[in-house]
Amino acid sequence: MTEPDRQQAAIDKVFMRQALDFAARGLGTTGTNPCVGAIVTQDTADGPVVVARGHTQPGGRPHGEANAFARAVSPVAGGTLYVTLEPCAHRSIRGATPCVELTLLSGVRRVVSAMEDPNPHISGLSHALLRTAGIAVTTGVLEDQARHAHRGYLSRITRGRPMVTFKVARTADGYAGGPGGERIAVSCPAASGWVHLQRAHHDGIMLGIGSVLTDDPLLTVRLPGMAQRSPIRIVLDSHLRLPLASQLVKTAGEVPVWVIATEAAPVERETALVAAGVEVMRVSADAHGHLDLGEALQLLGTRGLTRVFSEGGPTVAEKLAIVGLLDEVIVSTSPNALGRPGIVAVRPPLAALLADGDVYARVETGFIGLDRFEHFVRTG
Ligand code: AOF
Ligand code: ZN
Repeated sequence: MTEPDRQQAAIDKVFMRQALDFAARGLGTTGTNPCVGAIVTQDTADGPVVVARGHTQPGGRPHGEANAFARAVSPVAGGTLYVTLEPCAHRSIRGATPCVELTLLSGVRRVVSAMEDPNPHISGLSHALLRTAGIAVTTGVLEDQARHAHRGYLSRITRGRPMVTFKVARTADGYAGGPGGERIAVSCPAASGWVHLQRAHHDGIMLGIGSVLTDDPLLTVRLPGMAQRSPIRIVLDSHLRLPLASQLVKTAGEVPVWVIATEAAPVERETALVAAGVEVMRVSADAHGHLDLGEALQLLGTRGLTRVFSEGGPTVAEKLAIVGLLDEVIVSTSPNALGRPGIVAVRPPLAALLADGDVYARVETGFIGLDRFEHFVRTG
């Protein structure tokens, strides 16, 4: 690589990073669509400056590129477009112009794209179209980071199911709850705020019925100005035990509640829950009468979910991990001990998988407020 090429590659990474960061703002709002970031720069005597930026809008349209071009603060012609996913080549059902066409019309001279779109209607087509039109195209810039940013979308497109992240908070002595499973204050305020932000960045929050029965959680986003960002609340409830008096059911009219049960669950329970505004879905049961988790996740994929955040309980997380359906795990550990026996947060089956470098890799550790965070990603 020549020195100018090296410099250009470094500049490309800077703006791709900005496009990825900008797109992260819309995570959890774009439905089945990935939240794509787009930035246009123009070269000046002082180096490149950003003249436009955009990301996929709530509901999935307009797309990131369209949003950036529409909001440009000065002309984009002759500039460079940075985009976190290959531009689309298809017309939307509402007739919106494909992003590749918008890009050609915009007059940008160069396109830097992080990765190909695996959507079978696109997969390399737009990169080729741009090149044929004489645009300089560089691909694969910060590709790993882009795959990470779009991993929910990629999971749904390639595996038919959303990605699933399990988050658990534990005391310094390893407990998630009191002896009977009752809620205890584990996380510091900063860590709790972070968890609420994570909820907002997902399409669904999933919980086992056991946690709902002991905790009666609300599972909404309670951050200033973000109340509208609460995702769908999903309860895995084989036998439809969800109480009508639970906080979830009482608020089902404001924030959707989906319950996944087996075919064997009583119809009267379904009728009562549906009357209360809950949506009930059914999947097959395994040999023990528990719902088939793989089928449940495929169903969520069919219903358009790309990112699911699971907040409990340990049984659901273990079962998901054992059958290879748990993609990421976030463990936060408070500096305070419970000081008596309680409910163990990460039990031996999951602890063993997390400790086994061949199954999960610990990709990140750090502190949020007083609590230590560890982030594990499934590798095998
Ligand atoms: C882009 N920029 O910001 C996004 C793209 O349902 P539609 O018509 O919006 O199309 C969905 C597909 O568009 C989706 O599967 C993916 O291939 C692409 N998403 N493409 O150029 C964007 N979100
Ligand atoms: Zn598009």
